[in-house]
Amino acid sequence: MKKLSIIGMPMDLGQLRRGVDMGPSAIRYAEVVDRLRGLFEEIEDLGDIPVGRPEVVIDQQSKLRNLELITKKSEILATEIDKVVEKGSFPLILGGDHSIAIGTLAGVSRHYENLGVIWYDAHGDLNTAETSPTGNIHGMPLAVSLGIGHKLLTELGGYSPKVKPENVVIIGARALDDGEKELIKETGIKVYTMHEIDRMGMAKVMEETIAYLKERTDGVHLSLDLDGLDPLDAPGVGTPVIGGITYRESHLAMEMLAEAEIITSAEFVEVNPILDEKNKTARVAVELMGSLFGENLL
Ligand code: Z70
Ligand code: MN
Ligand code: MN
Ligand code: MN
Repeated sequence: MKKLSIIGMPMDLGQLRRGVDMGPSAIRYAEVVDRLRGLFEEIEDLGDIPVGRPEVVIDQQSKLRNLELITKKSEILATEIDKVVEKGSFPLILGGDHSIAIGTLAGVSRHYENLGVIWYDAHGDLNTAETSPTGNIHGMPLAVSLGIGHKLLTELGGYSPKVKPENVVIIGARALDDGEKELIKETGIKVYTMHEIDRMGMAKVMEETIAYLKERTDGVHLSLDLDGLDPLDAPGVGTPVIGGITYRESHLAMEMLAEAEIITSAEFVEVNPILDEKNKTARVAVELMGSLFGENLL
């Protein structure tokens, strides 16, 4: 693609830790535009969607914490992304916690009949208010996008679902809640847990993923949660889970996606510079973007 549009979504309302709202700044500090400059004819940085988060709005009790605010802000994000796709530019969204994917997919998926999604994450993000152990909406965006969850979220953008379960591939899962496992069984979502990655190797996992999505989708969104990586390589995340995907496996995965030319939109989420080591996680995110957009292709 010729044109890239970067949008920051500094939203931290989907979970309890502050700091992930600074993800877009951290990623820009890691020189994302410089890194990607040679890979596109044109790059525009549209800046951040204004989110704001006064201390008082934190809703500690609800089973759907900050539901109304997340809905409102996600609508704005969806509208902006819709415009980007409309003009033929590649949308790259910088999070923000993973709840931003609700808005991202609402903006992107109306442009495809069969949008594929690669969910690169330690978690399934397949909870509902009923199954969630935390009430944190960042643990729900994939379920929401499948049309499962609170109507305010599932109907965002005026249509539901955004994605069909057979068009979803989860990669890197190692912290699935019971309700999420059940939903996976019910819906038949394709999942490569760390077990499969260890057993088959990342190359085979990506070969299968690419072949699977190529034959059934007309566009693929990459939703990359930095906690999919091992905390040794990406320590600046709110919910680190040991035993994750390595730095090298992740680059391989991104390079194979670049080669396959299937990705039509992407978001990099859960970068929390407060929890990071000298902005390492943001730098890793930017490096992975380089690989995703083909900097290592000859
Ligand atoms: C847990 C929950 C989660 C991201 C953590 C954790 C969810 N399953 N999602 N980090 N991105 O609260 O639902
Ligand atoms: Mn449109
Ligand atoms: Mn996630
Ligand atoms: Mn996660």
